[in-house]
Amino acid sequence: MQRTQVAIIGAGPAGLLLGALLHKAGIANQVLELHSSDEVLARMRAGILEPGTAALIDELGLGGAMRRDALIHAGIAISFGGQRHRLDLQGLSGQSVLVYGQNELTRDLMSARAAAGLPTHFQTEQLSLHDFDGERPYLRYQRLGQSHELACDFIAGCDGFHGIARASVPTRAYRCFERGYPFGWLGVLADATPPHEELVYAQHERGFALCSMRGRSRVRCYLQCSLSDKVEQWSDGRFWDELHARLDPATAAALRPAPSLEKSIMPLRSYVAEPLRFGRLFLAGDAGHLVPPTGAKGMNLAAADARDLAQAFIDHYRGQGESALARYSEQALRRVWRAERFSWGMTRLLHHFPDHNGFDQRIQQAELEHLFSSRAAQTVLAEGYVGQSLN
Ligand code: RFL
Ligand code: PHB
Repeated sequence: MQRTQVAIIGAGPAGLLLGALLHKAGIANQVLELHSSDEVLARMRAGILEPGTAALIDELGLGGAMRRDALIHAGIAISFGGQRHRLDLQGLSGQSVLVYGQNELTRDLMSARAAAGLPTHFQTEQLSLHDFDGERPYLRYQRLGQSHELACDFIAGCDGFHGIARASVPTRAYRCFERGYPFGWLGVLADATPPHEELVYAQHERGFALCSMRGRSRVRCYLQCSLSDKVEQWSDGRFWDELHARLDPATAAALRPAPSLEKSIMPLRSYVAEPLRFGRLFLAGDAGHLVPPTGAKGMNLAAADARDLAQAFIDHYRGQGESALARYSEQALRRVWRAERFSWGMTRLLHHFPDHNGFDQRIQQAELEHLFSSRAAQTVLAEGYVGQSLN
């Protein structure tokens, strides 16, 4: 049987960052990932890094490509009532965000891991977790037709919402807090010039829309869609027409349709599992919680979990015993709930809720108008968006 100190399940941002932080502190770890590295890197995911997340990457000495290629955004735009309004993140909070794809960040972390010769096992199948409620946990898995066992001190479940780590815990051992939303997001990636230099979040009676980007010549745009919609129902033409209809005229005029490179639909969900620790198993990132993407918080939460969990392991191995490990779940959950509240609030502010009546719609309108007539309200939103008030 092989042995390591921390066995990490999942090579997403949470798992790879945790691995990098532990390695820097001299703690041995192995990462086990269900998919191939190409499959992980091909997934379309997040695009916004909070400054705190970027600082963590810098601390690891891995910020080279990020600092070279990321776009610095000092503000975001919110479009409603036919006009684009600017939220001056830098002026209101003193901080900006970075536009840098999760794929790029994951690639940087994977290359650094490979260059340091750290073990990452891709395409691990039939992974199972054993004895994490005792002193000697271990993992069992298949890889390239061979069976393997990996003994460890701790298991970090960084395997996303549909992973095996949380699913291995008896349901009576934790509580879930959950909210579904009566709509999804349809996302399109295309080679086109972004219609505006900053992200445009649009509230419209036809539904929410978002124009984001990956660099200066590629757009990532989203439309609120029905949960029953299928990608095949959305031709490129229909997508761009609908996006035009939901944007303010200035943004719409600057948006040129282009063939889609990727198109996918995802449901929106808020979810928290409590606690995030079960004996020698710890959950981090989407494995323990989900937020709707409206606030751009998911990847940043995964990074903050990795930071806190790494610190708990470091304190433990430096002889500080149980207390550091015991703190992780409570500390992470406090932060997670702040991000849940923020993401839920942004979602409620900007989407069209099919079950809302005229009263609810007028309140939403009043809330948006209040936001752009109150610097205090803008400051609250800006501090949340850059992650300042959520840590
Ligand atoms: P991930 O990235 O899902 O990685 C988990 C990894 O675990 C692997 N895995 C397994 N490995 C071994 N054995 C098993 N049995 C396994 N089961 C699963 C998976 O293959 C995978 O590689 O979770 P992690 O690391 O917690 O990271 C979370 C983020 O990926 C997620 O929160 C964000 O992408 C959310 N999100 C956004 N977050 C932001 O901070 N800013 C954004 O702008 C933003 N936009 C988004 C988003 C998520 C989106 N989707 C598609 C859900 C936009 C979208 C469209
Ligand atoms: C993205 O670029 O994919 C993105 C940006 C901001 C969000 C969600 C997604 O709130």
